[in-house]
Amino acid sequence: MDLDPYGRREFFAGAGGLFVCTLAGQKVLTDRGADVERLAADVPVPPKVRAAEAGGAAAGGPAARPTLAKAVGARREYWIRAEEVRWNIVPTGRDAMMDRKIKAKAKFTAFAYRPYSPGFEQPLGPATVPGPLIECETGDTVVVNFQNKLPSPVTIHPHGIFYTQEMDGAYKGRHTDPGGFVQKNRTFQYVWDAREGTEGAWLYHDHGPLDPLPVYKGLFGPLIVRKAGAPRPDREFFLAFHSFQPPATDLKRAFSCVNGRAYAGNTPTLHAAAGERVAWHVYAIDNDFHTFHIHGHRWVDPDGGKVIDNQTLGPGDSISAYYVEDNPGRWFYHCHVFSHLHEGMNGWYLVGG
Ligand SMILES: [Cu+2]
Repeated sequence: MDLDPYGRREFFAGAGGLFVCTLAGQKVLTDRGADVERLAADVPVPPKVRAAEAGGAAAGGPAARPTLAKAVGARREYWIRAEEVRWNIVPTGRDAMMDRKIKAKAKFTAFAYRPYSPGFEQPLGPATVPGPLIECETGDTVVVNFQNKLPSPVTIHPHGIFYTQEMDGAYKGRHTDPGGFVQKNRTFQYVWDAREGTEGAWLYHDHGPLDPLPVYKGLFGPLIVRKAGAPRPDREFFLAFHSFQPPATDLKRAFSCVNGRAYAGNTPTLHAAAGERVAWHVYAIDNDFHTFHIHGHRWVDPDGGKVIDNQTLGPGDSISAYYVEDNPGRWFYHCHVFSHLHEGMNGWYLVGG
């Protein structure tokens, strides 16, 4: 049990523009961005990480890989690099919901998971918040070759899918495995097992020694385990509900975001047509609860059969909503926590006839 009153997982609490932010066991009181390099310099390299490096098995590699049950499905291999990216939270400079200008500065240096071709030869797209979709079917083995180019150790910690403790991607103090402390310029290979019973829409995120600062700077992404052979929906949306806070961005104000952007016209504008089978996969990844609401639509809770149109998500939760589209029009989807809604956590959903 962690007796540190401020605890490693303790969080940003805002008051009058001043933020308390506890990172790497240190309490930071700040009205500006946290210094990642300084914080990282104060974290000792855990013994197992040091031993793996000394043994030549630079974090990861076959020697560090556990034996998993033989997969019956495919091997899904990804190459993902953590890197910095100059990021604009409100690229249009406008809030299309209220039809107004957003005057506050909204650009900062984010942390992003970026997909690469095998061997990290070339990027498969720009670095974005959130990171790339990791997808597989039950029976598959997911292999993620992860390389870190950020100034602090970071990791990839998945939800939902099966993994052994070596593949947890979590910092555990002196008990940390190499996958829980991937230092700058090092690579680690995560192997996860999409066994029966792990199907669902999940998320992945950094869980390294500076947790949660790198998450708050953009290190998270969606993961889906599909039931093998199940039909795909016609439209499928993956949305992260989260926020960018001043200690992580060095900006003057907080933004409530969907997929790294704030306000309709900047957040994803989503499209569907009447008669299509639509799936929304939504996860929450900050310190608040959120509620997922779509105007003009409702869906049946897969667990209880209850009809819902507004679903609560706590931190780290993920939910899915499925329906057949039956209502053409210009709609909003948004978080129904009003302070989040009006701080940017909303977007357009456009349905054709
Ligand atoms: Cu919210």
